[in-house]
Amino acid sequence: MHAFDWADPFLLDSQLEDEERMIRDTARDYAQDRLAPRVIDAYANETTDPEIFREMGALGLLGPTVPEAYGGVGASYVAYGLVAREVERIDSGYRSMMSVQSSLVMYPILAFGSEEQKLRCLPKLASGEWIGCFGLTEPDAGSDPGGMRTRATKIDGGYRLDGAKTWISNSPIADVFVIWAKSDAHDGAIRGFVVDKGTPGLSAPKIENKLSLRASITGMIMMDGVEVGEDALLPEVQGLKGPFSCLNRARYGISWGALGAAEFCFHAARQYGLDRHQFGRPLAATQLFQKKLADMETEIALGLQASLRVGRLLDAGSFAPEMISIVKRNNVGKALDIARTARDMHGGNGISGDYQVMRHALNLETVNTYEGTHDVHALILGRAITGIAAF
Ligand code: TGC
Ligand code: FAD
Repeated sequence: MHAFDWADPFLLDSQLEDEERMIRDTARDYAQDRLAPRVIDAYANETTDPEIFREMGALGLLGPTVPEAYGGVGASYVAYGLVAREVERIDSGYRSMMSVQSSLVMYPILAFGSEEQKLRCLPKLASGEWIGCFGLTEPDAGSDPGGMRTRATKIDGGYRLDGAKTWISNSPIADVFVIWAKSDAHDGAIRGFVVDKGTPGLSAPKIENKLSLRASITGMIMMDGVEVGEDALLPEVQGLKGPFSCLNRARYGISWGALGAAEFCFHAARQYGLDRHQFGRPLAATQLFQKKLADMETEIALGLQASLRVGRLLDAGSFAPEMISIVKRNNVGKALDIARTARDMHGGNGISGDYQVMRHALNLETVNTYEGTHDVHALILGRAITGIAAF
């Protein structure tokens, strides 16, 4: 028999490798010491501190799965998930900054880039000296990225990019833009381009007045005759499987990250229930309160085990994207329920920024929508179950 640990019910810690625990502890210490003290103000004032990229880079938290030869630390996908969990325990926006850089910018350059692109970009992205963004979504193409309008037109020595991307994390502060466009030189197939900040015709205005994910800057990408050389093209992939391969990694990381946010809310609700007395006893002494805590603990424990399993399969190279849809969809949906319930359990204090649970709930509304909405992942699974695409 083993003593039951309410904070680690299935002994997740004991299922990790030493190196994974070490990376997890580095991320946890950084998140608690450096991110937690600034998040309440950053969210209230809608400010994003670009220095966070440099800080994370110095600790090896950006692109941790990238090999050392390109500036990464060659860690496992399980370690990557553990980093996401620790960072999102503080705020989904901080995890967003980290996961876009790691999975949506560094990964496509590593997997589909030329040796020259890898050597030029990856070390600077790993150190946080450069910030990256990923442009797939457009004003008229969100869940259906195949409907994108951005075009790459062949010109002498390269390509001209025209179009608009929207809801792009990091874009207003980005140095490197991974842009997906339909290329006339490749029969209209979707191709990826690595574009540098400052290229004439490229701009990235900030989207103002977000009520969610306010500590992470979001913008558009406007391309008006942006001319790039042949060397901007990601040579090794064409078609939607390019961006979707990146999304697989990011969605997997989100499945861990959302549970970090859920754990924060669960722990906060438990402590609040122990401290707060009504009707002459702690709120935690009531059956309704305990049932809510039991539901939270159960969903978090099950979700973490599922993400660990998918991470091990990713590391073994034997995952299917549908597995990732299960954990992205379920873990984020459950985390959102948990955050909303924790907000309720805090009573009036729950709406205060100081108690932080409502910020997590508001953030998770975005997390439930981006990287494939909750319903789109249901349809991906529905297609796999029935063989019928119902999009
Ligand atoms: P479909 O016909 O299913 O597939 C087209 C081609 O892509 C391949 N493919 C995949 N490859 C790798 N991994 C996957 N997960 C893949 N899914 C599909 C597929 O094999 C096929 O290849 P080929 O060679 O036969 O051409 O494409 P569809 O157009 O029917 O897609 C439907 C659907 C719903 C699956 C897809 O469009 C979808 O996933 N929509 C959601 C869009 C989305 O997730 N956008 C995310 C934007 S980025 C973002 O939100 C970042 S926020 C990050 C942050 O701040 O943290
Ligand atoms: P829509 O696709 O218009 O969906 C609206 C609603 O309709 C949803 O409920 C959806 O589930 C439902 N729906 C859609 N199609 C169907 C269907 N066939 N059947 C049933 N229901 C359907 N994108 C990037 O490329 N890069 C980024 O860095 C990035 N960062 C983001 C950051 C933030 C803060 C946000 C909010 C979004 C970000 N996105 C990014 C965009 C995000 O991926 C999209 O918002 C998401 O894919 C959904 O697309 P949409 O907003 O156009 O919604």
